[in-house]
Amino acid sequence: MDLEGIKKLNDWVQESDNIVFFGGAGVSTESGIPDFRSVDGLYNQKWAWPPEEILSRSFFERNPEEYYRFHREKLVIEGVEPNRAHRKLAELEAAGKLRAVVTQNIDGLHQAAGSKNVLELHGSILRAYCSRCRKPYPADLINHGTGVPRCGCGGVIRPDIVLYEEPLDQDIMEEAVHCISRAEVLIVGGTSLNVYPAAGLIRYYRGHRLALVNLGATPYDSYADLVIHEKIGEVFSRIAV
Ligand code: CNA
Repeated sequence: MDLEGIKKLNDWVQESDNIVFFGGAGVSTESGIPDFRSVDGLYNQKWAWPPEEILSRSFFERNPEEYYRFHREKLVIEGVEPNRAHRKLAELEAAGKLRAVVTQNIDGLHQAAGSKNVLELHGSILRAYCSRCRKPYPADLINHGTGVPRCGCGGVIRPDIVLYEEPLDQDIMEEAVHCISRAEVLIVGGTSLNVYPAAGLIRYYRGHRLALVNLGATPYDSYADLVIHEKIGEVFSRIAV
C-alpha cells in the first residue's frame, strides 16, 4: 500500500475546499461492475463484435436487437451498490470540500451514494428516450424488457447514453471544463484516460495538485503531481472528511 502517497493526498484534501473529482469505470469495479480494459474487463470477454462497435451509433441503428442483447447482459448489472470511493466523494461534497464529480460512468452510482453535482459526460443507463420524438421513458423498459423497445411514434427507445460516434453534451462538457479549470485539487481516478474527448479534460486543470489514483498506468502519469497505483476504494477509505 502506498501509504506515503495516500498521506499526501489526504493532506491536500484537508487543506482544500475546492476539490474536483474526475473518474471512470475503475471507480465502480469494486461495486462489481467490470471496466472495459482490465484483464477481466469487457474488452477481454468473448463477444461477436468488440464492445466499442456494439456501443456505437451506427451499430445501434443497424442492429438494435443485438445492441439490446449486449446492453441487458453486460451493461445492466443487478443489485450493485456504491462502494467506499463513491461514498467518500459524497461525504466530501456534503462537507463543502468537493465541488463536482465529473464521470465517464453511466451507472448512476455517484448519485446513489448521495453526490449532488455529478456531471455525467457519457449519460446514464438509468434514463431512456425515444430516438425519434425524444419522449422520455422509464429506464426499466429498456433495461429489463425484451426485444427492441418502441415508442408510440414508431421510433426505437434508446438509453440516454453517449454512444461511440456521438458527440458529448456541450453544456455538460462546458460545466466540466469550468469546474476543472478552477479546481485547486483535481483527483483523477479509475480511468485509463484513453477515451476522448473526456480524457482531454485533464488538460484544463491549471493547479499544482493533480492526483491520479489508478490501478494501471495511464498516458498522464508523468503529467500528474501525485500518482497512486492502488484500488481507489482502498485509497478513499483512508481519506478523512
Ligand atoms: P477503462 O478504459 O475501462 O479504464 C478503467 C481503468 O480503471 C483502468 O486503467 C484500470 O486499471 C482502472 N481500475 C480498475 N479498477 C480499479 C480500482 N478498483 N481502483 C483504481 N483503478 C481501477 O474505463 P474508462 O472509464 O477510462 O473509459 C471510459 C469508458 C468506459 C466510458 O465511456 C464509460 O462509459 C465506460 N464504462 C463505464 C462503466 C460504468 O459506468 N461503471 C463500466 C464500464 C465501462
